[in-house]
Amino acid sequence: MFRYLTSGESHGKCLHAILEGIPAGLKLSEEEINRELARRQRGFGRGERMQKIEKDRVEITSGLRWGETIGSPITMTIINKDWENWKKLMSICASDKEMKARMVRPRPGHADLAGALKYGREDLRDILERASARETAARVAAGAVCKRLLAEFVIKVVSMTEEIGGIQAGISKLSPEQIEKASESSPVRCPDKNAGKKMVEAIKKAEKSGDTLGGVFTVLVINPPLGLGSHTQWDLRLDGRLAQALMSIPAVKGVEIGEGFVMARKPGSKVHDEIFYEAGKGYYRKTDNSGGIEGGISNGENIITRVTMKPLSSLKKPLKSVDMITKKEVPAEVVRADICAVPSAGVIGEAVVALEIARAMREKFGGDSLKEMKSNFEHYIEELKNR
Ligand code: EPS
Repeated sequence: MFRYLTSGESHGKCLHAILEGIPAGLKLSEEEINRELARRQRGFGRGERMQKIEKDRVEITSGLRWGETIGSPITMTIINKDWENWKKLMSICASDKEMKARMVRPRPGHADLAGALKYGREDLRDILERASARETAARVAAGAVCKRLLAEFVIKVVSMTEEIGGIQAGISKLSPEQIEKASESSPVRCPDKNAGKKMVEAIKKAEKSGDTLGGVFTVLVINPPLGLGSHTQWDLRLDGRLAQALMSIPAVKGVEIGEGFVMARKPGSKVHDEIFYEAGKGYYRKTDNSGGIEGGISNGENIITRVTMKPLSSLKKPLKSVDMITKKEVPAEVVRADICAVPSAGVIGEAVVALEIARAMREKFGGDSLKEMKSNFEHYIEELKNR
């Protein structure tokens, strides 16, 4: 069974991910995971913590031996360097309890209020520590393992920033390979250089005025096989699973597959991807409006997802809130935070998509060892060519 869990608070000692269901025999190193962690940390618009304090590195403590997975759960730990500054405030000991520092002015847009009321907590920190996007470092570590697995099947997951603060990139003519290359060299992970410069300026302006910015990013799966996911049950549909995974990234408010919302405004004749056949190549499409998924099943075209992220809810110039002790109107809590995290969110998007594609690949091709999984895969691909 393929499954994963993460744990850890933003300013606690460390984050963990446990990933189960990766076949034995996959070559893996901490360095490969660290590269993905570093990509998540970069991006113009991140705050002091990402730039000056953390340098995320993973320690693998199970599931790997002599550079290869052995089929058992893979445990990954990432130390929070900032923990050193929070030892007392985030201590697990009752004797360290300090009510003077507690937070009681919930930030509009954050999990603060709903979480504190739901869990019956008196300090908003009990909620915000886990609601923090810091948790996504653990998901990126788990996703990095899945990216390694997918690479064995020549499947790649890439992302780019499409929009920040209303500034849109012009990218319609780029191939997925060009998108990947251009995004990696941009400070905001935007392949359109001009738009990227304007995005950087917009972030600087937002910082000056004590505000935050959201945006849109795209995650692409390049070269997925036909047949991932299933129409037979609601929770097996690949598009549903991808949407859930992407929507679970903090601050994400919308997900679309392929042309998504634009499709609603067009007739069927202008939307659906016509079917063609070529001997040796099999069935194929000339368009990919459906984003590589039909009826909850991948159709062999690239999978395209677009994700909208709201502006972050920690504002230097706070909005109105209520003091949870006095019940009087007050400005919301002001805490150290990022101005814009859209570039990082793209990397997180890659990770959660890689996790879902890996899950679907494990369901379809099974096998306890990578060798067995590959053999099942190759046999299926061969069979498809003769259909
Ligand atoms: C975050 C607030 C900031 C971000 C953090 C997410 O942290 P701090 O409050 O410690 O300055 O830097 O993101 C990360 C630490 C990370 O690893 O992405 C929040 O409130 O969600």
